[in-house]
Amino acid sequence: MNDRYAFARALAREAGAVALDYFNRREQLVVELKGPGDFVSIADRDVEQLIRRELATAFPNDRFLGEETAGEFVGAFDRCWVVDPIDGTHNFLRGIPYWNVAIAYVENASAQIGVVLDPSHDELFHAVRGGGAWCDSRGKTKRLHTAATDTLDGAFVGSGHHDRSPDSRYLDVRRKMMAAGVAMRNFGSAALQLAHVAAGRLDGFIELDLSIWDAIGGLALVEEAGGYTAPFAPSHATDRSACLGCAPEIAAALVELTKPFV
Ligand code: LIP
Repeated sequence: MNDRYAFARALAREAGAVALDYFNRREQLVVELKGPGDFVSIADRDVEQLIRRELATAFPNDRFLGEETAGEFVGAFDRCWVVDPIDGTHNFLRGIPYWNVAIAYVENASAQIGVVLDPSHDELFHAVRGGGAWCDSRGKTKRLHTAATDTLDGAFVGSGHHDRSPDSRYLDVRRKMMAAGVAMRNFGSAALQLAHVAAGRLDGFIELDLSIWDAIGGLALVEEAGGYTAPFAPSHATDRSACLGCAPEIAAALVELTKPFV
């Protein structure tokens, strides 16, 4: 597992450099729509192909599930790399430096490794099961711990929602969080918001429909940083599922507040 862990961190840095180069030349990118509010460009595809190629060379027997080629995926989430080449694509294309490369390794549908790289801020968030969660930045490595926040009143929570279709469930959850005094933000990238929960910068993150490549690596970071995560189990590669990760002391209150959606 340690070989895979070391490889995933180095690969995230390599892929992040290619993505950052595209980000700095984003005006030249041709933007396509995969669906309502769902953007893609050659940057997403190129970065995914690089990651896939490198993993296939290093670990030829491992499976691969990537956002841009998810339709090709068959089989179980076991000995499988799960990749979002650019999470926060809308931010990326609009020049907002809140996006990341997300790489996870899954065995028996449980993430063993989670790596989230924010190239714009040189922050590599990473965790291996049982090894804690860490952030490498500017040559330093820091252990991560979720926040000690113990009440919803004044809690700082990422509240993601997609722009694909109106969904009253989101309004219901936001209304209840407002009533509980929660300060909400949607920064537009699930994996990076979960990494910030692991780092104690956010007290929680909730999104009701997320794909496995957006969430599974970030959830592993939250768990290894001592946080709570609700069960996240999409039954098929392209299914979406509700995602909740947060500081342990506010878990019960957030679970109660997000019923029956999470
Ligand atoms: C994005 C997620 C975000 C969600 C967006 C989109 P992408 O992933 O990170 O939380 O609200 O709808 O799914 O498409 O940028 O990889």
